[in-house]
Amino acid sequence: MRILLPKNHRLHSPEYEYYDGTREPYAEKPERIDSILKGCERLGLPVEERAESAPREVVEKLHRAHYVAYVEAKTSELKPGEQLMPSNFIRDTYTPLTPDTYDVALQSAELAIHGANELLRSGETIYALCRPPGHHAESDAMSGYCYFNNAALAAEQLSRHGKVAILDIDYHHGNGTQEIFYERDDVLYVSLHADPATSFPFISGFANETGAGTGKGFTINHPLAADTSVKHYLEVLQKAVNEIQDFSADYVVLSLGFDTFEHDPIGGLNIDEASYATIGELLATQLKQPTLIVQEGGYNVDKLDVLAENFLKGYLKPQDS
Ligand code: Q9C
Ligand code: ZN
Repeated sequence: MRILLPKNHRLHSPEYEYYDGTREPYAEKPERIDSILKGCERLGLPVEERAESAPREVVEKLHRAHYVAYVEAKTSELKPGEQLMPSNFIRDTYTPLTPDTYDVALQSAELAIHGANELLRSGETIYALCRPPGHHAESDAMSGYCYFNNAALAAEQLSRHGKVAILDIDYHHGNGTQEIFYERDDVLYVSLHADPATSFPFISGFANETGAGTGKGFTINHPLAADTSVKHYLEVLQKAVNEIQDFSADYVVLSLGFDTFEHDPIGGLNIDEASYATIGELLATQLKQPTLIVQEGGYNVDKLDVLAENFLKGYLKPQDS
């Protein structure tokens, strides 16, 4: 396994977001990646730092040109230190623009796309520490700390070479990824997430959303109650893995969020730190397809290193024995 690290992500560091009309410190902060990286380094995994940007045409394969242009234009109007909660192409009050947001988001997208290309070349598992995250970004809307959909762009690249399954285990439903592939049958989207009836993004992720047109049956949502036990979580995860096998995926993109951790300040299911090893091992044992891991959420900065380390230990275990 190799780690891809975004070089300039800390240039995107908004000060605040709004929750229920109140200004709060921005939770999606650069220290998240520092912490996750620490966990990866403790396992001695090789790290490649990158500062390339995804070409606009590549991003425009999934995002509308007018949306990309809006993000670029609004960003370029900002002075150093300023942040803007735009009034268009945005779904919530968590996704502000700063002067460097456009560039940093393009670099995050590039990291995932590069990961897809490396996966095609070598078959080796790649873990892209994308920041900002991507799974809430829709074809023409920023949302939930996300601007461009890194995992979706990687899946798009892989889909030119075979069938792709995206398994999304972030605490939140990936409304952006779902929307982007909703009418396609060559990319399966399977998500485990907190019930949108009571959790962000509220607008999607219900079990009766199963795709449309040719895409009917190729979106699968597993909303989970807040009191879901680890045992039940693992059963649902097993079910999701079976769904990916039934689809005969050639490649897997794992949207990985650590905000399912029991002490996450924003999310939080009942997943304890040791269980991330079980989750990693289950996935590595059963998903034999070449796999790209893309970082999504996870906000307990003090614990992210341990959560990532445990996940990776479990994931690498089948290889060691
Ligand atoms: N002030 C991802 O995990 N709700 N995005 C924040 C707390 C927004 C999460 C409320 C959650 C967005 C990638
Ligand atoms: Zn999340």
